[in-house]
Amino acid sequence: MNAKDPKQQDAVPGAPTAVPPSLTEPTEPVDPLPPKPDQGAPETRTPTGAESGADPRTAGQQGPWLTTATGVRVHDTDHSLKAGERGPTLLQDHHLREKITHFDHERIPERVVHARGAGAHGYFEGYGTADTVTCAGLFAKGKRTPVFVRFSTVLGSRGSADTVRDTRGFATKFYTDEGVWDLVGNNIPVFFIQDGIKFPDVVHAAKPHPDREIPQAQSAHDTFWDFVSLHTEAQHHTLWNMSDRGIPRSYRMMEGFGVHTFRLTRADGATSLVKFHWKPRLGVHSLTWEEAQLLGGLDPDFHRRDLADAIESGAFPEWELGIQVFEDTADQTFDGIDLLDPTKIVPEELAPVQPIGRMVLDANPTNYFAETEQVAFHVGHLVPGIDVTDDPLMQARLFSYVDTQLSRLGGPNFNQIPINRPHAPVNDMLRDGFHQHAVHAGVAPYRPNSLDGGCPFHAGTDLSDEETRAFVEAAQAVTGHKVRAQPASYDDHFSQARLFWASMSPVEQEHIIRAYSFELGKCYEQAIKERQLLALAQIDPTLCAEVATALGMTVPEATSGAGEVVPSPALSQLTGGPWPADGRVAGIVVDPDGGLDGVAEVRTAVLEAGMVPLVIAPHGGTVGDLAVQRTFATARSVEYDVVLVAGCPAPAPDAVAARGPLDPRVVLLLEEAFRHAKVIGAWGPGLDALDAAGVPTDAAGVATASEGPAVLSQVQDLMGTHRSWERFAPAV
Ligand code: HDE
Repeated sequence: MNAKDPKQQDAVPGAPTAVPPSLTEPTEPVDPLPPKPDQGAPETRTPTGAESGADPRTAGQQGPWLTTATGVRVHDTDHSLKAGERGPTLLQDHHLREKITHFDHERIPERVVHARGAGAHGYFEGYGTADTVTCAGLFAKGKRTPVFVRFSTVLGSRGSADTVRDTRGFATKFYTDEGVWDLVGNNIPVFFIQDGIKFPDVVHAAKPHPDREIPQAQSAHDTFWDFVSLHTEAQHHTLWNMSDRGIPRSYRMMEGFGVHTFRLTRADGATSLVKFHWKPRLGVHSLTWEEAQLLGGLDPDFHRRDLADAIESGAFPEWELGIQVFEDTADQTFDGIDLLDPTKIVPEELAPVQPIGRMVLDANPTNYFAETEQVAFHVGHLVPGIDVTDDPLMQARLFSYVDTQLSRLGGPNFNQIPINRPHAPVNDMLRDGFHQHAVHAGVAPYRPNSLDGGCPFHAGTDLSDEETRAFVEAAQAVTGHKVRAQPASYDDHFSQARLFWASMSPVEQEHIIRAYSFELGKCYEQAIKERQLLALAQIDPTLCAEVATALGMTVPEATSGAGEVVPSPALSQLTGGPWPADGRVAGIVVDPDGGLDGVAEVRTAVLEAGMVPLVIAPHGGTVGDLAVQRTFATARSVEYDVVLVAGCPAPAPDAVAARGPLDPRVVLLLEEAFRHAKVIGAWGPGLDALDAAGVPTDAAGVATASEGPAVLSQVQDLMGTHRSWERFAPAV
């Protein structure tokens, strides 16, 4: 309790007094008052975060001795306290109970969607080019802002495979000087639904069936196709999923999209509408469907491993952030495209993506749970100069993220978790709650107050004053009747699906046909397949006919009034390039008995090219002076972007599957690499290996020479396009 002011005790009753200054609300901003003498916050010896000046990563790990959670040293953690060596365990064993109890509570609920993810730290650097449309300080020229990115799949549980066909999440937390900005995007620029109220429906349909909880992390099942065939607004997003975008080669090789249209505000209050795009420096590349399926078993952590390995080896993933800018007109459309409809894109040819900064990921998380699992993104985490729009999908998201995090992270204080802490000063009036880590001083967490010196004070609304400005909502006029309805423009569900299909190269179209054939081939209900074929008929007659043929079903008549669409070349992954080979993986097959000519030089050259060389030999250990990273038992073609063959290892004498002079596991490796359109290089006895595996040396993407280094320079050129699709004549 506060002591009484001694001056008040001395006052003469009834005497006229002026209002003491302390009774008026302080208006001059001051820093928070220090704790009152009787409020001295206890000093905690175990540092809990950056504000204590200690590295938060070391909290809980101090000194050499094992201790209990309360810091008491432990001399034996291997035996519980028992009544005699063979007797029952005693309840009084606090160390046993603490150890088991904490373990029992180690798991938290996984994310209801996007449960499977991988994260990385890095920085964003502004180019200064966004200054004409936003006052947000992070885009200033040369300004560096720390970031944490979490990539994810949508459908699978936390332990599911990385390479499934799915949309990928691409969420970025910018720790700006003016608070946290989260850009919570995907690798596909459109969404399944136009109104957030349908989100539980689409997720229920896409998740495993509620009776048997299968299939895991798949869209190839009846409920998913039931939903999307009944909600034709989902056809555009589904088409992207069925394209190679649904099976990225790496998180490092994905585009990212904010999906919704955002509103940017300048210091003078002028606003623009924008769409955000992340463009990977390495280009957009994908797995083949066969690779994706094999990896699901051979290396379910393929994307997570790829990201961590690349960062560890110094091949830092990099993206450029760009914006498409539109005038903020009353109807919020551009060239007839409704900018508030999240199932629509604006082709880049109509509104070019203008680069505004770049992001580099240069550090792996120290602890998966503390960082990647506990990070909490939110579309509503905005900074001055960046605002949301009335897109009804976005509006629902503004509610959902905090709501889900309240249960996922166990209470309202998750922004105090180190990975979520802003790098800007925090002075909220939020108090108490589960897992409260702050020790708030003062007595007046309310406004206005006169007791805590008036702290905290309101910031200013003048966006041009960087020192004092607050986040200010762009003032938009809103009128209308309360209705459960949507604009007529939202009824166009097919024109952009047609645009996407028409923009694909023949090989990409072929992959899409195969993807639909696989997915619908896994459905049991005839009516669902028929309905989806009707939807495909509205997109393209060839697509529909090919899928119907694969399913053995009648081709429905095209019902669309399909107008001509103007293709958008930017939608194809095969445009652009050549792309750098940084961080690509080169498998080098060697034969310990057949000479190792050129292998060491090639290995060094691969490293110098920024790629990762993995030597593959019949056994582990070393071959000559070379360390072996993969044996024929552990190697599979899917791990490599390029296969280099320096030798022709013979089958072991007892090999069951031997069909010729080459080890059958190397035959499989080469057959698969060839089938997956990968670059293959061979020299010396490696040429015999190609011959034995039936790989034609004159095929596209096959580099041969008498010596290794000469092969490598050809290989590097070929890798600029990632795959050699011209190896095969397109089927469509
Ligand atoms: Fe999300 N989404 N979402 N989403 N979303 C979540 O938030 C939601 C949508 C996206 O790595 C959840 O913390 C609704 C579009 C990413 O931690 C949840 C709607 C886009 C991530 C949620 C959408 C996204 C999430 C689950 C429709 C691309 C992973 C856990 C109205 C622009 C973030 C969580 C991470 C996660 C709700 C639609 C991207 C439940 C209601 C569109 C990348 O709050």
